[in-house]
Amino acid sequence: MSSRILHPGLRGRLMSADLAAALIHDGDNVGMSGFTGSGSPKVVPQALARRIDDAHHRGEHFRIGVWTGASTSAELDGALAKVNAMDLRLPYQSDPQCRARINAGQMDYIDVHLSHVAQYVWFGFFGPLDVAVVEVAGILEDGRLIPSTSIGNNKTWLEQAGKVILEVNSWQPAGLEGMHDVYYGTERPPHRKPIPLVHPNDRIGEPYLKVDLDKVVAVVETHHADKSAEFSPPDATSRAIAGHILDFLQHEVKHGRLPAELLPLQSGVGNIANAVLEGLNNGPFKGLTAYTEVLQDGMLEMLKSGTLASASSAALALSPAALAEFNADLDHWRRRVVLRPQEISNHPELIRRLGIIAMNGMIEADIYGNVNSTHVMGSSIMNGIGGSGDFARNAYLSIFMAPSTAKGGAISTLVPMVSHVDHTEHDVQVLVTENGLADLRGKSPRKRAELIIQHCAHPSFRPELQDYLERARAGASGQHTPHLLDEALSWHGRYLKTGHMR
Ligand code: 0RQ
Repeated sequence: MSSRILHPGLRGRLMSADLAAALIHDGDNVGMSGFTGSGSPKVVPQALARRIDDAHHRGEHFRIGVWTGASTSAELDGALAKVNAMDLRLPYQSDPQCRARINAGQMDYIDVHLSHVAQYVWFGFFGPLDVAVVEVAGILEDGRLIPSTSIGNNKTWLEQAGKVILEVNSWQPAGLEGMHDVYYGTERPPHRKPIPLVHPNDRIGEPYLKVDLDKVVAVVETHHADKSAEFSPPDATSRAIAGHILDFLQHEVKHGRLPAELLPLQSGVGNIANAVLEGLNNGPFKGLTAYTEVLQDGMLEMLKSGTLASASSAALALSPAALAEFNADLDHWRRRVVLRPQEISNHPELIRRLGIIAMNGMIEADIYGNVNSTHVMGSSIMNGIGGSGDFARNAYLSIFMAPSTAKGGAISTLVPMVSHVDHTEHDVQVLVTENGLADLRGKSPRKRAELIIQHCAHPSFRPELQDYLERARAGASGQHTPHLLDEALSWHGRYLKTGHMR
């Protein structure tokens, strides 16, 4: 028996993953831990997938709602999606099988801003939460829980669920204890008070999660690694994007619009975001801070070099090699890294107060600066909005970036009109591709269109975008945001018919 379970009563509730999964029933809403590949339960979801698959083979109805922090791993989303176990999934996901089920119309998906999830559960907007399945790194003698490599929505799941199943994962290093800051001061309106966080690395809560011990129906021991993604080494495109952002930030410092140590950084998921962090690490900046939701490899490198003095996040999102390096020196990192619930890491009040520089990926943007982060050709979900909206709308500077083409040059990521809007032109200040950067601050829609076409569009699509803009200026019904409505989405339609936007 693991020395990680110090509470005698909870030790008495140890059981197998299969027995724990048997406590989850058809129609249940289940809140699972997990944020990126970090901290999701490893064995109960797989046991549950087997149980549901068996039920389906017997012709029984058995599907559940799955609420998480953000994306999880193949052991959770992948295993459950494979056997069509999920009736509903929320919020962010990125598993290929999960995505396929959603896009085939076989599973409902609600794409919620990450900071909204916990409060919507508290408000009762999603109905009751029946079960929580939460990975922890250990249980103290008094029953408090040592969180794992992500906190996500775990505080809310533990508080709101009728029944709690704990996975105690001894693979997670014991040294994670003390790295977390769980704030217990959030109330429902009209009783809310200011959240007392004024510096990115402030600690305003406690290092442990609390749970009503009477609700814990099962404790399951595991020894399984987090399944985090590998990053591709930055290519010429992502390096060029990083270079434009670096030049821009230096320009802003020079003109007194940013301090020399910048403002706290938020950086989204993916290879481009990681390349931007690498660019920053090779740049002139020192003593920066991060207030973000995923701590990727690039950020660890920045912490190692001193470019970054501290980082606040909702989760670690490190590749296996970077995670091994991080785990080898937790005493060092505990002073520089703090992990928080996502309702705090992504809280609009704090993002606005701290003055975050938000840098997120996008699928496409239109000539007026509306951004689509989530949908391919208007109808198919890619991942979800994640935290990008929490940060973009409330940031000091809101930057969106992408290569100027996708699918081998067949798609222009700059289009006349986006096929789906996640971030409106009002929330987007800077657009960046490998071709350049468009600073949209203080610009009218007509000026924005010129800048975006000139600076961001790929040369092979630029003349067509320019032609569209000119004809829209000549023929639109209004001249504030000129569009030709019969043509605005024709680029997407053409791609679907011919495999090319041109
Ligand atoms: O698909 O792999 O099938 O070729 O989209 O594109 O270029 O690899 O970019 O990994 O940085 O992801 C917006 C999805 C970008 C991500 C998005 C296709 C492209 C490829 C991925 P393939 P890339 P990235 C904090 C912040 C929302 C959440 C967020 C994202 C795939 O950044 O999910 O920001 N953002 N959270 O081929 C059709 C286009 C396309 C396109 C790219 N215009 N049309 N397909 N693709 N552009 C983190 C959290 O919230 C947890």
